Amino acid sequence: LKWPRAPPHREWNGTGTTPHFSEIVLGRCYTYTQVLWPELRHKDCGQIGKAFTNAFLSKDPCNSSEQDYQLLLKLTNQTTPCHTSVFWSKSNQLAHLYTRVQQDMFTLEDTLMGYIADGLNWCGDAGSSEMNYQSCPHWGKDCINNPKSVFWDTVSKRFAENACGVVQVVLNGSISNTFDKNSTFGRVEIHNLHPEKVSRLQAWVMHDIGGVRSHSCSSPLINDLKFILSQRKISFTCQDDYRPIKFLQCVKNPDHSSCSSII
Ligand code: N1C
Repeated sequence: LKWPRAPPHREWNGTGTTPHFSEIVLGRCYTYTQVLWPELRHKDCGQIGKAFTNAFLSKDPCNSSEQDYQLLLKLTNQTTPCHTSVFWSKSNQLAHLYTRVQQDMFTLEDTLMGYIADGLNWCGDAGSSEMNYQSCPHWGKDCINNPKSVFWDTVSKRFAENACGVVQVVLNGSISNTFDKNSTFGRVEIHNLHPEKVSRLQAWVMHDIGGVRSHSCSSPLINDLKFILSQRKISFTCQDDYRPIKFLQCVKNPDHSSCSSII
């Protein structure tokens, strides 16, 4: 009965809950609502933090559902003006640099809910009231209905449902899946835009500086996106290497030939 205790085995293949998860959530909520967007100062961050953890604590992390996040969604509801939504796919950093400069535009991470959760990991366990800081289910290796994947699908759906006017998407033209039907953008967001509110989707296909041009607006892959939207009665326009975003890329590569002669 004095055998050395076995090391805690990693139950799942994904990264565990981010250390200090609850404190980070609370801190980000207060930063967003008290410092960045004081028009949201009435939001109850204590309640929001509790609703977030209650969405997954003491639950099977492979059986997470949209329902689990309903209270959290209700507490973090937020309206952004028409013509300000920016979607992205495989262009995380660039899209956020763009809205950082263009302060009146919003990616999901520029809204309260996305701001709070960005970059964090979380999961619980059915047999415990604690968070699992050791490991969390991996989408591909363990299960798709894990708390983090279900969360992003759920909040991405709401973000798309709330969009109105002309909406934008930043796409990565330097990879093979510039438009990916299985990405959150291709699988969730485009199917949840409301045609009676969204007049047009404007795509910006951006190519890395010195990178390959795998796809551009004239690629069949982009036509697939256009076709899906036409079926949904939403018009579509596309532009390669939109100048305001190209300038952001050029800040990091000022000496590249493509940056001294942007048409
Ligand atoms: O699958 P993606 O891109 O197409 O998802 C991006 C798309 C954006 O328009 C966002 O509105 O979906 C929304 N979204 C996020 O805002 C987000 N922040 C962080 C989706 N996923 C998000 N994440 C994490 O990045 C999450 O873990 C998810 O699995 C990835 C998706 O990134 P992607 O494949 O580049």
